[in-house]
Amino acid sequence: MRKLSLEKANKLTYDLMIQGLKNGTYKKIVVLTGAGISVSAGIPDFRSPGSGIYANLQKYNLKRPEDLFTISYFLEKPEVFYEFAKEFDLDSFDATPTTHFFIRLLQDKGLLSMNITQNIDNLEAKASIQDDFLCQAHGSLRNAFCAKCKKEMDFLTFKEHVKAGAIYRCNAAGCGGPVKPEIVFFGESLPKSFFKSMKTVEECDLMLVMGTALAVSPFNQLPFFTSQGVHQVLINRENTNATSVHDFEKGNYRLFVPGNCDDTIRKIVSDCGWEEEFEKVLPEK
Ligand code: CNA
Repeated sequence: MRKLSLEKANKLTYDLMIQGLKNGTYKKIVVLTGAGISVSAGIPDFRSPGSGIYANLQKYNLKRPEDLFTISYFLEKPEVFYEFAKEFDLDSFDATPTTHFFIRLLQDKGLLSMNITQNIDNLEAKASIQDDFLCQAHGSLRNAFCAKCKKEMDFLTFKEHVKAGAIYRCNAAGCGGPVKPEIVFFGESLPKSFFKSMKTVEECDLMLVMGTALAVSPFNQLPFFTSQGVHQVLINRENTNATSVHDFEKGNYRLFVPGNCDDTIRKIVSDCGWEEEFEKVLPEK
């Protein structure tokens, strides 16, 4: 009985997290993000039933939705990804005025150690999150490479080809491989910056996980690399235990805050009394 009540007393609660944010207990915050934080910007995620990208790929006749982003499939049938990319211009979206700018606020307050994101939409840059505080673990839509020989190719030419519905092919002698953006497909390695960012995970004093099913490895291993007992908070529509080994309702140092991340972040900002500072970092209306 005694052990139980002690465990209860030590359990991370929402109020404890707010206290830690307000009184400066947390000084090295690592924020892990996924497609869910960009949903309110208008970009669908992968796995949300009905609205996610995986639920809307019928016309491509794929065996598995993941094929669209799998390197072996791309090398064989690049036209499928090109067709998808033509309908999906990520340049036109803005950072969300709540969740992306909250990460920016943490940066400006000197509390952000690193935002490690699975997103490839570059909305972090649109919220002025600096490169020093950002690790795009699954790459980004900034550069283009040959999927076969890895030669760097011109990104704008890649985009023009996508727009015209034509495959851009590598111009290295004897290659001719299809060119793809520098986003990590299933079957490809993660960038070196991901492995470098592990140090910030090991040293962090709070891990905020937002808008991700934590279903993709090795990204979903990151919560295992914090120091013992470091507070971890999942802000997501669903707990991630259904799709991964993480259950944020279990364990003394883990907390699951269900719901849309923008709503939760708005509440956190208000409960911390940070509204005025937050207003200052938001883009002008
Ligand atoms: P996912 O597997 O689609 O999971 C998204 C998670 O977010 C789910 O658990 C949802 O319940 C949750 N969610 C959705 N909307 C919200 C919301 N408004 N508030 C809170 N939670 C929400 O996506 P992951 O990021 O976990 O998977 C990793 C993939 C997705 C990476 O390889 C990405 O490159 C890829 N992806 C990125 C983008 C993007 O860059 N915006 C878009 C779609 C997919």
